[in-house]
Amino acid sequence: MKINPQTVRNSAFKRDILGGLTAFPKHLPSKYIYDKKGDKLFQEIMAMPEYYLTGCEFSIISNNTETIGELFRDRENGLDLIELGAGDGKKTKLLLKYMADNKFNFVYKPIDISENAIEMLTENLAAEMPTLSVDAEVGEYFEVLERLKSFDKRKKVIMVLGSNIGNIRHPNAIDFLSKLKDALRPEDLLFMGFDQKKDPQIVLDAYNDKTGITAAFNKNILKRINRELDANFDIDKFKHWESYNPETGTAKSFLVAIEAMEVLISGLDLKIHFDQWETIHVEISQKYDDKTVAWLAQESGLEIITSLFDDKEYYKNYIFKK
Ligand code: AVJ
Repeated sequence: MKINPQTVRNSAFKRDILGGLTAFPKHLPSKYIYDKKGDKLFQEIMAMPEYYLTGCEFSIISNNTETIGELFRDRENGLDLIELGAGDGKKTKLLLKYMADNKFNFVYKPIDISENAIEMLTENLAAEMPTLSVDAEVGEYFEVLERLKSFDKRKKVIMVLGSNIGNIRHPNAIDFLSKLKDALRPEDLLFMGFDQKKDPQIVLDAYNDKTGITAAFNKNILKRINRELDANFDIDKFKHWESYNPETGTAKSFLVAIEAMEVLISGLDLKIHFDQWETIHVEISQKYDDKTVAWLAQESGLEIITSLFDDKEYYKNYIFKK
């Protein structure tokens, strides 16, 4: 029997929503924010002045394109450049252009959970860099990790930008990094972005913009449940709330019920009660420092080759090897 991947994804979605909303305290996985509307809102987030992450990483890559590119280069056999969570590829294009202009022999393999993001990226690259070899894929990090081992004919470089690793807690990050390490051979590299600890107000503002874009982004998960699981969440009865703990470096976002209510999720045959001020934890965005990244690397069997950062040291990109 052939299993339709869409069906598998739907049932994982159902299972995760059911599990999260019947747990105490309630939580939902932030990966489900990213449907078509969620992707669009995230594009808007990246363009907000408060959301410094994108600009910092862009400046790091544009100021160090040659250094990074030359670390990636393999003159003999070329390389496979695999990007997990590729998104719109805006920062990656700096490297792709350098590599193309300098006659690198390489294939770019962007992977993203959002079908829509992958479609847009593929079309954009075909138009902007028609000679580039692109082999795009829709999938989740852990799902694609297994398949990475099939890229074993030549050097591979795995990239995870945007501090995407910050969406998982340290134990899962160690698990993720260990699996990446298992997929690496001694000549391979891992290039990863980690948002850094800084003035707590700056972190808080990045996830709590006054225009309400981040609020709409987080609430999009409820809209998606309404649409895909035939539910009746009243979006206006939830308030976006951001917290940042400067000690642990963990930014957390919540949706808070402003009054008691019942929500019917027909697609799950489920009725959920909310007390007034009950929360749904939606996302964590972990902030790091050198010590924490060194610890994560050590726990995962990775070695840090070097790190690159912006003027204010708000953000760092680390290059790891096995
Ligand atoms: C794309 C997951 C890294 O956590 O900073 C932005 C997502 N959430 N604003 C982050 C996000 C709210 C973002 N990541």
